[in-house]
Amino acid sequence: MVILQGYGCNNAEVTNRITCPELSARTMTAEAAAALIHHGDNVGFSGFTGAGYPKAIPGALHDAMVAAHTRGDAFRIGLWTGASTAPDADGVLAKAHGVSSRLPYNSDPTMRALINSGEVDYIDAHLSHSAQHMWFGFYGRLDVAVVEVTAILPGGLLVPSSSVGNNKTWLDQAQKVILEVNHWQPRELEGFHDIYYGAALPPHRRPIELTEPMQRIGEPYLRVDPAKVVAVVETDRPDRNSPFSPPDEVSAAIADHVLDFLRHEVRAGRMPADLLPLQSGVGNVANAMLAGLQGSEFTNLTAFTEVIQDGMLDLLDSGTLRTASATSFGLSDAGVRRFMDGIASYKGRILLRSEEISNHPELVRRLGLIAMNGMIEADIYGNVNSTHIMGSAIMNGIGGSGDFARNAFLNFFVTPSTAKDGAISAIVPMVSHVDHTEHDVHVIVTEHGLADLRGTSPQDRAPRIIEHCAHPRFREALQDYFERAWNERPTARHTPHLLGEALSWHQRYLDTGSM
Ligand code: 0RQ
Repeated sequence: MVILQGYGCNNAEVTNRITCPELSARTMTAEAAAALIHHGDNVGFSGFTGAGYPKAIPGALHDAMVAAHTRGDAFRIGLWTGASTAPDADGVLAKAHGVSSRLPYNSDPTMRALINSGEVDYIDAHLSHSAQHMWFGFYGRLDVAVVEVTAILPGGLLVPSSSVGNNKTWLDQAQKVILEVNHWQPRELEGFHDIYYGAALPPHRRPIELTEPMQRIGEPYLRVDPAKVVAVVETDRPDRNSPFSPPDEVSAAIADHVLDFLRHEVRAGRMPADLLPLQSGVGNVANAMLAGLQGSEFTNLTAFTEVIQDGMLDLLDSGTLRTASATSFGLSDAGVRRFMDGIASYKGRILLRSEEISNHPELVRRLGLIAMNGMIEADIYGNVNSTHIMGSAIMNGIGGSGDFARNAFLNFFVTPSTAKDGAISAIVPMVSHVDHTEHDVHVIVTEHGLADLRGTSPQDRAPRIIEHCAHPRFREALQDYFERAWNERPTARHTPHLLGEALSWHQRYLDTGSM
């Protein structure tokens, strides 16, 4: 039985969304609430993949920052989130030049430009690490948490919204808390969450007793000490809800290769017929892989993942997927409408958890996940770069890809074989940045095929990756590199490289616009 331990609020109903009189009395405008945030504060926003981020405070903060800068005053904050937010959160704060540091993940283009220009310090962290690194004290003090919720209940209990992310940690650790109650979020979200309060610091950690993807190990509510809540703001604004493109030929081909491989694994007796719990990254290729499962012979599947995209709703609707545990939604407008229309049918089949649990290495390893994530490039020995363009510029961040890939039973890294209209090969002699080392990477997939790297040496991997994954236009040059590297130093053939040439493909692209 779950015992809910709230703090002291009375039980009188105040509005249908805020039934705690003490907190109802702290309702104010976004401008008044934003005035409680000051230059130099570290601010923990809710939000993960465009879902559940604060919708009103960022705009009000933007205006306050612009006004301060116009007066000649400094106004910049450290911005912490669950993962990516949206143009009306990251985007507006970046436009106001109001962010000095950012963690643990960003995909907003305006913020990305400031990170890459050197204006914003970016701490690109494994998402499962972000809460514990905060607890360990690596990030400094959290001054303010700004957390979107669906409702405030008596006892300082909060019905979370469309993502959980790092909210539990931000609410626990912040000196003061601002709550945004979003009337756009369906009130029926109550019961979709499982918030685990058993995490502890070493040496007091205990095993996390989760052995099935949908097992409840926590409570349906976040908790907050009402004494810390300095403002409550009501909003009625939608999540980011980005559209998905229908799978193109390239992503459909990638999805086909992944599916064929899963069939092969089932036939080989390495995988049960209903597979193992699935984790799928974000984006169109990931969505295409889910679309590939739709209509396949696989049924009764489960997901233990970060984000529930439209493709997962399709799978839940068709029964291909039995249940999905995640930390966030990442739906299109149409996906949101579908979810809202059928919300009762998803209850008990979808569970949202804190990202420290959805991405927890202990759980990923125990459940034996199949992890499918995008990448920017891989090298001929299987090292994977998921984050950097030409070695220096960040794209998004490592996100949960490392949490899942390193600990999964089976991982796939997928990409089109070329980028920028064929000017760039996604398979290179040496990656320009490493996020997933050769030791962590199992299967590399492009539209041309798939290289199974499990149980192989570097010399074995290179021909497989070149032959099966590289675009035919780049194969000969890659093979030539590998052979010359092999011949160059007969006493250094474990991972043969020509050091002066290893990154020359990237340099050539920078110099000429083509690899
Ligand atoms: O840039 O938009 O300027 O054209 O990278 O590439 O092909 O649209 O692919 O949207 O699937 O993203 C790895 C970035 C792939 C993503 C990555 C350029 C390309 C384009 C995007 P443009 P695509 P996707 C769960 C797991 C890390 C986090 C993660 C990612 C842009 O999957 O961020 O996995 N992963 N999290 O042109 C130069 C190359 C390139 C390249 C692509 N080789 N060289 N540019 N691009 N390949 C989710 C979370 O953790 C929240």
